[in-house]
Amino acid sequence: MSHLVFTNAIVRTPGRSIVEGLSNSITLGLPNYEQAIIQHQSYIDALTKCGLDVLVLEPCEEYPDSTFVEDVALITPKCAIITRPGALSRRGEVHEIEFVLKQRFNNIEAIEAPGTIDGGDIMMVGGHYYIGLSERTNHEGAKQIIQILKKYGMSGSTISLNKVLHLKTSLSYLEKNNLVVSGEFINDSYFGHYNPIEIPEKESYAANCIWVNETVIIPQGYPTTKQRITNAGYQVIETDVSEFKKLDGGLSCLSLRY
Ligand code: CIR
Repeated sequence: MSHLVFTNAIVRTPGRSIVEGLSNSITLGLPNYEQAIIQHQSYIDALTKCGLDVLVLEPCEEYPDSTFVEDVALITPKCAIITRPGALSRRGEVHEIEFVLKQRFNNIEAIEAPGTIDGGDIMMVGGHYYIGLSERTNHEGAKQIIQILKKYGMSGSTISLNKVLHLKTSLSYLEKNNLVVSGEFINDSYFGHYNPIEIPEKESYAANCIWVNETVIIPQGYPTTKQRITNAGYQVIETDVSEFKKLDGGLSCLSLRY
């Protein structure tokens, strides 16, 4: 029996306002609300299948991007950190999650102005956290989070992003030293000590996948990715998240796992 590392997840059901979410994509069109609800339920089912107890939060219509809960907090084994999202339209989302985390965690920390950081820019590798400096995450946000991590005996380091929205848009750590890499991170010496699982450009969306207790959940419809991750020795579950892709959201953004 494999060792369970995560036991819980927090997700937020999309609201009807999801159609107004932020998007850089000009070709994919608007998400369909009904379809998003169906896909969100299959995502919850996938997490449950991996052994997680999933807390499903009510939709929050005021914030169209609030289903992407990963961006508003970082949950570590020692503390929960409320972020300060880089996008103005998303700033208020933190109050919605703060209330939930306060009921569950004793050590709550928060990023303060002028720092900004989105959880999608943070990749955990054991007790070390890689932080992408992006349009959403600034030096000050990264500095504050690294200080907080240090206070609890963990560490962090930064890396600048050139093209992608978030660090985990192009990178996913699958434990056992295996790192899914795509786009600007292929052959990047900064991550040279990991075993790379390369994702080809035409499947780059699938580079955002999640390791959950020996299983890897990947978006549906990316056969090369599926093959490569299976070949690396993982059980793979595919789930369709096409409606979230229309808002530049990947699998990791849809949950907080701990
Ligand atoms: C945004 O632009 O903030 C949302 N439409 C998508 C957020 C995706 N989050 C993530 O990759 N962690």
